[in-house]
Amino acid sequence: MAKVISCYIVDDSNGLGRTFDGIGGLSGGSATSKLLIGYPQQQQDEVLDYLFKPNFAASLQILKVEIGGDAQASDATEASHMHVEWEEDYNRGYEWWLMKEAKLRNPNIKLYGLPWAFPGWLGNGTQSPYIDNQKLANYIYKWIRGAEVYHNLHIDIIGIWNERWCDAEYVKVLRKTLDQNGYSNVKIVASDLDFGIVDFIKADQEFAAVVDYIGAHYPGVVSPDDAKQTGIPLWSSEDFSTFNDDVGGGCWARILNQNYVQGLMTSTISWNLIDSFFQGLPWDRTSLMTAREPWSGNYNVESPIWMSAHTTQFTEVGWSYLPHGHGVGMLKGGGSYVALTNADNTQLTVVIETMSREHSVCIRPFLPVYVVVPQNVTFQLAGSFANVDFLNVWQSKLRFAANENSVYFKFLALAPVVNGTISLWLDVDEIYTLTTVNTGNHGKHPPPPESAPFPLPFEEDFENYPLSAEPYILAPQQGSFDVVSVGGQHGQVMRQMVLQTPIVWCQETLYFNASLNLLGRFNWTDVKLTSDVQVGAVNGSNGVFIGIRIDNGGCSTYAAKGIFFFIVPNAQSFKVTTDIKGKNVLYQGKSVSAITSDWNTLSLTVKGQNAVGWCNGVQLFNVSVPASPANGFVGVGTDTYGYADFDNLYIDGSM
Ligand code: 147
Repeated sequence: MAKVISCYIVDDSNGLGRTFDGIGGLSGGSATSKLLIGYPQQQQDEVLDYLFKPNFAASLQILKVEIGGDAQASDATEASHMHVEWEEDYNRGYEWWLMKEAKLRNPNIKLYGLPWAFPGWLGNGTQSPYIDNQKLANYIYKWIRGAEVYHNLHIDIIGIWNERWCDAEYVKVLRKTLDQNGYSNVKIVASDLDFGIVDFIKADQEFAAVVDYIGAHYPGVVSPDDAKQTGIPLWSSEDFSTFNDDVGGGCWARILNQNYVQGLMTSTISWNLIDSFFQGLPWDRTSLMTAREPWSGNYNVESPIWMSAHTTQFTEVGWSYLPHGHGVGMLKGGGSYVALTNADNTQLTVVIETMSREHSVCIRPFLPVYVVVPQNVTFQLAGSFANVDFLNVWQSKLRFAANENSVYFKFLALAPVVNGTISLWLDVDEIYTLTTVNTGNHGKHPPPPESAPFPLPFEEDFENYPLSAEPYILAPQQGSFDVVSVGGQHGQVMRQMVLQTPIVWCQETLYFNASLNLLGRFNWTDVKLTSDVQVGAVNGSNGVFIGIRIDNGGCSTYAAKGIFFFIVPNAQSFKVTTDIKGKNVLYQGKSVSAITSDWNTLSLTVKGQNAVGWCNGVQLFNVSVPASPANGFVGVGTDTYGYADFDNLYIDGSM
């Protein structure tokens, strides 16, 4: 293969390119960082350092979070701050906590909130949140104010409705509502779907005036000309979603550069920030790193963390890219480079990537064929950078042969710039940063504890949670579950809070107006599960269930199979079914005196092809069950929306 030798000018004499808005990660859309809050303190702090601490690892510049809508949107539901219209609560879920931890490490990190779904009352019986634009604007404004009042968090950026219809009239009402309430500095992103929004921006000046950033998802590094011509900054406001091995790292490195080189996008945000959800749920490890064992403290820092560092450790939000052809462009031998500088043009950072197509494919969209070859590159520094003497050189090298190890974010040298030029030999699948910034650091914590399976027996009585918390170790697939106090011998319990169908993000979930909260290991086969259960006296669910070998979560929770033991306390009836919808009945009973209208203790043992169930110590059934599904999570839930309480969960695997 012929060697390619090329020279590239880095020069600010003709002005600058667009303002750099930062690299970020997304918690939510949905529940992707669910298990992190339950980690042991030491490992939790370490993981948060890898994500957010400046000059340590990923050093993220933006944290985007879901504004919980009580509905499923990928990996579990996230709690709304207003389950019902007549209440507000800012202690639910874990996004407040995560934002505070991020700010603690980096006070300059930008916070961005976006809803995927909404509690049903906002739709007034419909699936549209735009029935009453003022009501919706108030709901979002309350979330922003709640962040400030209860958590001392300033929200910088707000979105509309993830990947769904963006109503221009609503966006105008939102802007006005925020302005009137002292939040004129909160910026608006539209539409968190694609560049189709540009047509609406072009057609409506008032709308154009209230859109601060045009956010497209998975743009495949390109944006249309008319988007660029609006002059409104363009963002890839959700991107990546690729398995976090080294190909995932290659994807992330390539799009971080090329989203600007080709698409003029000045921010890229990873879906998602961290895989902190049970293995077996959808979207396994499509995350910057992995931490899903709160019981062991084990976690994995993956290659996308170090790919981020190449940009984030040597730039700040508010820096500028250099113009195309003067520090930004594609390399002749394949790959790309971007140069950025600070406000007074005294610092220079150049990020270069040579990711091959094979080793940088992202989940979507289709990546056109291209070729990268080893190449020699020379950068000629001019303008404000003509007198730069030395550049710090940082390298990552992704290797894919079985006997080779990748190199992640390694300091190579303080290299001299001779006569304003610096030359590098670039191999394929490498990333380099050349920078005047001296603070780069490959941060390192001691190795985490070994990976271990979910420990049994498991007991949870919810007494040690703060009120309103969502229990850390359960992942609600439908419905939303808060810790509440009922007093008496039950003290604190876990209550299902959703009373009506939410405005959903996963359309499929409309087939299943009921709740499920799961936990454990997807490969569990023979298990005993016990829970105290009670339906609410007012606005209660019809019935409750406990289940074993639950084989589905995420948007397809409605299709879950397993062994489910339902009771309807007020009818003193029960059934055991092989589906979460309760249609495929193996056995049932009516007018069972063991079932009370108050608290009941349900137990279900599934072993081999046999299931036995008890209520308050009385055996109600002993039936054969199908061989499939042979394994799955355990869970509790309700057969309709409505209040129901759960207490004293107990799981035993020694049967
Ligand atoms: C995105 C969602 O916004 C995320 O919550 C998460 O589900 C993510 C998983 O990759 O996907 O939604 C998309 C779903 C489909 C496409 C794009 C985004 N698509 O087919 O282009």
